[in-house]
Amino acid sequence: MGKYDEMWEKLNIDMPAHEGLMAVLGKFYGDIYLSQQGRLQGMEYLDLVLSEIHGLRVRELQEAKQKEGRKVIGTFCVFVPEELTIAANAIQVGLCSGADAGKEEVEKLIPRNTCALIKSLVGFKLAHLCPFTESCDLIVGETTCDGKKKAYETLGEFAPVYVMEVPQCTSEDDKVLWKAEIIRYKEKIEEMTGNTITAESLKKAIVIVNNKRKAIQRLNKLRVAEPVPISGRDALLINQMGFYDDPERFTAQVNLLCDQLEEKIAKGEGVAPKGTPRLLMSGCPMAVPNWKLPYVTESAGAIIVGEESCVGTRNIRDLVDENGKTVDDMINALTDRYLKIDCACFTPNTERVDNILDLAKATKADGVLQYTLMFCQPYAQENFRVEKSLRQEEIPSMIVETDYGMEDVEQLKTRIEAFVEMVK
Ligand code: BJ8
Repeated sequence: MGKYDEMWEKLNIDMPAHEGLMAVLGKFYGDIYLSQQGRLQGMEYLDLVLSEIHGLRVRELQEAKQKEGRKVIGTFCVFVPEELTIAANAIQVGLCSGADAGKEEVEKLIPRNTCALIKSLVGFKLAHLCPFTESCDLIVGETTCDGKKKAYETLGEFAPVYVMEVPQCTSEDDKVLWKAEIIRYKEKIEEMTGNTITAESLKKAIVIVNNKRKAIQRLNKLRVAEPVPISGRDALLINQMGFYDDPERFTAQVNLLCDQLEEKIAKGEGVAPKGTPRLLMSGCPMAVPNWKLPYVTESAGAIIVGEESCVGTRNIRDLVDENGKTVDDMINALTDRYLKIDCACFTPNTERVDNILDLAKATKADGVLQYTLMFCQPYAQENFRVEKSLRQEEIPSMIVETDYGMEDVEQLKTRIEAFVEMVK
C-alpha cells in the first residue's frame, strides 16, 4: 500500500484511475521538466511540490481540517479573493482543470463543444480523481464566461458550490455590484468558519497575498535578462504551484529561487543561448497539468519570456492597497484591485490589449503566441483585436487554438517552428 493510499481511499478517490493518472503525469513531468539541462537548485522545491501534489499538500489540508478545524475552499478563477479566505483562517486552493478527466461522463451532462477547462473542472469531480476537490468544504465559482457559469450549476449537483457574481463591465455601477459580492463572500466565509474577519486579520491576509504577487513580479523582471535565466516551462510551473501551496512558504521559495537567478544572471548564464527567439504567451489560463504548448514551443527553438494569462501576469500584476485602516477601506481596496483583472469576459476590455503591448515590450518579446482553448468564445473573439494592435506595433503574432489532447502536437510543432523561424 502506498503512503497516501489510506488518505485517498477516505477521500473516495477512484484508486485504479488515480494510479493511472499519476503514472501518466509522472512520465509527462519527467519528459517536460526533469529532462531540462542546467535547472536551478531552487526548482527542486517545485519538483517536490509537484511530485507530491496529491500527497503531501493534501495531507496538510486534511490535518488543518481535522486538527485545527480549518475549512478548505476550492476555486477555478482568480476573481475569488484569497485575502478574505485567509482572513477567515481558511485555506484557498486552485483546483485541477488542466487535463481531460471523466470526459465521457461529462459529455452526458454538458455540451461536447465546451472548452476543455470547463469539461475538466466537472470531469475531475465526476471521476473522483482529484483529492483537492474532494478535500473542499466549498467550491467558489464565478459568473465569468457563459460556459463556466452554467457548468457550476452542474457541478453543484455533486459538490457544495457557491457562485460569486462577477459583473460584465467595469463602470461605477458595476463596482457597486462587485463590492456587494465581495461582502457577500466575506459573510459566507465568516459563517462557514465561525471566524469574524477583522481589520487586523484582513490586513495581514492582504500583505500575505501581495507578497506572493511581488515574488512572481520579481521573477518576471529577472526573465527579461539575456540570455534568459529560466525556461518558460519552469516559470509556468511556479505560477501554477502558487495556487496550491501554502502562500507564505511559496513566497519564500520563489524569492530564494530569484536569489539564485540573480547569481546566474550576474555570471551571464542562461537556459538558452543569446539570440534565442523570445516569445510571449497570451490568452487562456494553463491550469495544472497543462504544459503542452510551452513544451512544444520551447522544443521548437524559442524561449518563453512571459505569460499574459491568469496563470501568469493577469493574476499578479496589480496589488491590493495596504493602507486601509478599517475593514470597509480594505473591502474597497479589494473591489478596486479585482476589477482591474482584464479577463476577456469583460466588455469592453481595451485594457487587455494595452497590457499585452506593454508586456511584449517589457519582456522584449520577438513575437506573441495567442493561446486559445477550443470553444473559448471570449479569448477567440479578442484574438482579432489583439492581433491587429500587435501588427500595428510590428510585433508578429500567431493564434494557436488547441485543447488538452495530444493528437495535434506534431501539427502544432510544425506551425510553431515556422513562426519561430519567421521572428528570428
Ligand atoms: S479571470 S480567464 S480564470 S474566467 S478558457 S472557462 S474563459 S471558455 S478561464 Fe478564466 Fe477567471 Fe477570466 Fe481568468 Fe471560459 Fe474561455 Fe474556457 Fe476560460
